[in-house]
Amino acid sequence: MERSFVMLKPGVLQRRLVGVIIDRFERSCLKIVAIKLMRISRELAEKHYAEHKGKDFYPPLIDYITSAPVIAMVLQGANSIKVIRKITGATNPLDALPGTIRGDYALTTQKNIIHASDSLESAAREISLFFKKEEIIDYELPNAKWVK
Ligand code: FUP
Repeated sequence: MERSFVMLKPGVLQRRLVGVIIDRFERSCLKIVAIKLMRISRELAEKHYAEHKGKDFYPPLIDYITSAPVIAMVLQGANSIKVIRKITGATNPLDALPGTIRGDYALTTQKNIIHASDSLESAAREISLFFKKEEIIDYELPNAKWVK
């Protein structure tokens, strides 16, 4: 079963949007197999966004992501990476459709409020950066047979 790393970025807690965002994933039949509230260190932020080092937006991105607590999650389900990217919407909220999380709750790329893995490789890398093996707990959902 495919796993994806999802992070509710700083501002989501302050704006009290944690519940409505997680609700969207639950309604899509994705299973939360790990979740935690955390304040990201600069070191972890730099590892997570290593591919963007050297770009103009990198310093403000690191400042923003370390500025307040975030919610980190691992979500599991069939085709979860693609499904979650659809629910999340385009990187720039101007391109994100209404009904997507970024389309509904964000105005700028820099503060686009949510991160979601974009491939199997990045999911594996990001999950291992943020979670220890024992923090990921799989379990049965009683309605699973109605989903897949
Ligand atoms: P995504 O996979 O949708 O999060 O998009 P990227 O990996 O391209 O970008 C990661 C983060 O860098 C974005 F969420 C916000 C920030 N960013 C900018 O601030 N400006 C840009 O032009 C591109 C990305």
